[in-house]
Amino acid sequence: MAGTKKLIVGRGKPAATATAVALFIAGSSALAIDSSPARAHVSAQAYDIPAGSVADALNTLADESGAQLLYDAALTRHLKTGGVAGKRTLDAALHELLAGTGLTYKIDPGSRSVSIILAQANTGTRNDASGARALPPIEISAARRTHAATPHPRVTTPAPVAEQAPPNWNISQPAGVATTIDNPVSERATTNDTASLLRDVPGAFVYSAGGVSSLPVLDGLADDRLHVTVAGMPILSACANHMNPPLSYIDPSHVGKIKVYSGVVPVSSGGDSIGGTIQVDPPAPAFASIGQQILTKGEVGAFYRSNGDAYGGNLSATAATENFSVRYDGSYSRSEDYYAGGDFKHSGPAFAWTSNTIPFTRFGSLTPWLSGSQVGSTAYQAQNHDVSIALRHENHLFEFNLGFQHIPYQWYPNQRMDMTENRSIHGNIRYTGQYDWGLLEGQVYHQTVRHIMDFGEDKQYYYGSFRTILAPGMPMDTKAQNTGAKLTATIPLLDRHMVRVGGEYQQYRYNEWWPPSPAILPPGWAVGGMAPDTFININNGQRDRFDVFGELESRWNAQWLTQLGVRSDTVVMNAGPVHGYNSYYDTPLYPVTNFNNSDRGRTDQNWNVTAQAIYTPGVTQTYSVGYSMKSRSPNLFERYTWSNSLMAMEMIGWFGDGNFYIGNLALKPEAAHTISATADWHDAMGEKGLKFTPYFTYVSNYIDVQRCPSWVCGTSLMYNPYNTFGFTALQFVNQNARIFGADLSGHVSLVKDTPLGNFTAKGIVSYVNGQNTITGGNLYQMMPVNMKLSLEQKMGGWTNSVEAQFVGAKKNIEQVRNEVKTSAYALFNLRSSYEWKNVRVDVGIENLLNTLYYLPLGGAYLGQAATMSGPLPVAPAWGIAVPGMGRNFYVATNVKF
Ligand SMILES: [Cu+2]
Repeated sequence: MAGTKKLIVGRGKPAATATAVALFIAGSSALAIDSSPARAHVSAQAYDIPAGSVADALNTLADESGAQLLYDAALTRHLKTGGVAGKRTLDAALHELLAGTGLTYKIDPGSRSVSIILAQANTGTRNDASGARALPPIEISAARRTHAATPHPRVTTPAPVAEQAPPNWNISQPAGVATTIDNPVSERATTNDTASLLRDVPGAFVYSAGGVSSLPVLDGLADDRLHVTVAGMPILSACANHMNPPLSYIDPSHVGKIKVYSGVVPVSSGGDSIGGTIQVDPPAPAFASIGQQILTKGEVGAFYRSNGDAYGGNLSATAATENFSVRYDGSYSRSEDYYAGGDFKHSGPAFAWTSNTIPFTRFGSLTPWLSGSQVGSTAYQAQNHDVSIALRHENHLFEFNLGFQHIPYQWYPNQRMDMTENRSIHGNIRYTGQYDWGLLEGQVYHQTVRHIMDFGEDKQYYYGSFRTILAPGMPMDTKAQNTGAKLTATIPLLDRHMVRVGGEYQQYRYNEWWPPSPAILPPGWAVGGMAPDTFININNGQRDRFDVFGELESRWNAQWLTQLGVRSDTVVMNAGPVHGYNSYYDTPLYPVTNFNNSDRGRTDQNWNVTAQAIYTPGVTQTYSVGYSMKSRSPNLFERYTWSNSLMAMEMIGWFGDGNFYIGNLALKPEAAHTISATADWHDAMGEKGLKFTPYFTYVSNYIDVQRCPSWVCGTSLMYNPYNTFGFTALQFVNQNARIFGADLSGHVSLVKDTPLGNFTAKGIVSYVNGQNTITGGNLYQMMPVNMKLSLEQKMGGWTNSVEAQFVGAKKNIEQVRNEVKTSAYALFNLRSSYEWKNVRVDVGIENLLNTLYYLPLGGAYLGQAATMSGPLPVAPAWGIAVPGMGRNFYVATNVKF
């Protein structure tokens, strides 16, 4: 739910009895109310607000102060206040009135209004977005609502307010420790990879992959272990290398809001995962305000980034009446290979010229020459288009959107294959309705993905020779169909409880086939290494999910909130019989006939339980503690990839480590038990805050890997049970694991109102430690201890910041995968943005000192050479990590119209 939902409590005259009628913006029955706002300055005045319901008290406050208050009526429904008596500034009066309610407030000088918001929602927000601002001497006006109007779901206030709206509480958004990123406009100036918008979320990092397809990590759990939705749709990677993960289907310019629950996740927001939840939503639909004939607005943007010569643009346009809204969003981006801060290899042709090699790429051009600092296979091009229609009638809102993506190429520096085509089309219908009994939300979606892999321009394309069989590349095709429905009802009960019940169905179908190469064998040959048949990797894969959940959220008093939830996920999986390129793939050792004869149908009954308590003793502190059990069934690749051929195993594995993977039919679901606590201290004005979240997770049946046993993979080149170097053959296996760590984040306003503006310092420190408790080894891709500091200056339309990032050495590598160590590094970035009316410009320099560093979660460098050659000398050398980007100048601009 990306709703910016507000109820204007109304307007009137100071010290007058309440006169105005509630302005229920959404409904067609809404009454336009406007009176010339009476002036009341923020000097102290006498208040006499009796103890009692917060709603009544706010009405009195609005009357007495003349302030225009904006809030969601559901927010105050059951809350009590101790009242305010005596001479106070408005600021102090609000502070006192809301003390202990879990609510806080935010002054919007632009619209001269005061927003009442949930303190918890606020504590979770990004440091730079959190908290209220100092109370400026605003003109204020007042009134009150007359009846307990229920808030319209996702009401969008008139445009000027909506643009600056705080993340409001929404009864469909369960409580929990969450981080919200609204309108990530400054982040998107630097990236086209939506996962990397999470960079300022404590505990969040990315596994590097293609330029627009990183995989998110949250507190040590990554990718499929997280529940990731885009506009409410859970998307599975339709690729054995996870080249098209959920967040690759939305361009950063189309992101309106990101909500991240880490650790203990409300069951209504989770499912089919053992880690956190990441919800990415496009902007909420905009409607014309009352009396406005037609609302038309839009935004156009463009960017350039020097490193990799990346450029692109985005366009959005909305036309809307009061009840109907149509919007288009489009984006285009492309980049060449990027460069590291120094040489990390010798310069030379991307792949070898030998007497046996054809030195031409898939495009027929000569092997490109890569400099020592050029990171091979990092180029990409992507475009996304989306048309959305929203319709509202009284208390009902329908949204429909049709999205299309085309990625003609995206190369991968840490995969043996590249994406040579990704096309996706999806339709998504969402309904939100407010009824007397509560809120009903429904969704139906479908997505079809066609994905093709082969070798991009920096990887050897031709294998074999003219004298024998010449194989032009190795096409790998996939098709996925993802269809689902969700229904959630939120029912307020007995004044203090909120019951959420719901169900979710997902039908997922997946086929993966590798056409023969060459397509037709030369005369005299009956069998080739990758011919004459099509290799069937996953045949009619099925991974269907039927979930039901119930959640009870109880606001016992102003201080205590508890949440209990149970969720049942039933996962039904199956896959049809398979075969290789030819009969040699039916090895006597691990015969395909065994796979085909075995019972491959699996039904997993998975349970999820969440119990958490949130204690808010006052506006300046919130404490929460929770336990959750979460379960995830294996994905199709973990269960059903079947071939022990080295070449086939090379092409499977979404870890970016260059190793060779085979599935395991015996895998069971993994189940995580997590205990997490959060302490959040902040001042009422949001000028300083500190948030600390330690966590501990024990995962039983953790799906890890073991060195492929000889009875599965044989004892050839890849039988490598002990080596601590080199790429190696691995099989998925259930083991146990534990992860602990902590995230600390804080911000403090250093000085204000100086001739140079306001200065704020921010910081994030993260530590995570993961261990396989069966083997005693480390878990894969655990981010080393790291710290981020920034100093931000705001002056007029300018926001300038200096960022420093310090990352420790990665010494605790996972030995089973022969993970590569990376050394410690420090990076410095300068960022600047200027906003002037409808125009925004972002400029900056990333990696100011052009430091050569290696990405701790970047995997192994496979960006060039003969990546299909396994352990042979022409293959990529083992032991080089993927380096991060060297110095990069960027500029981006956005114009709203
Ligand atoms: Cu792929």
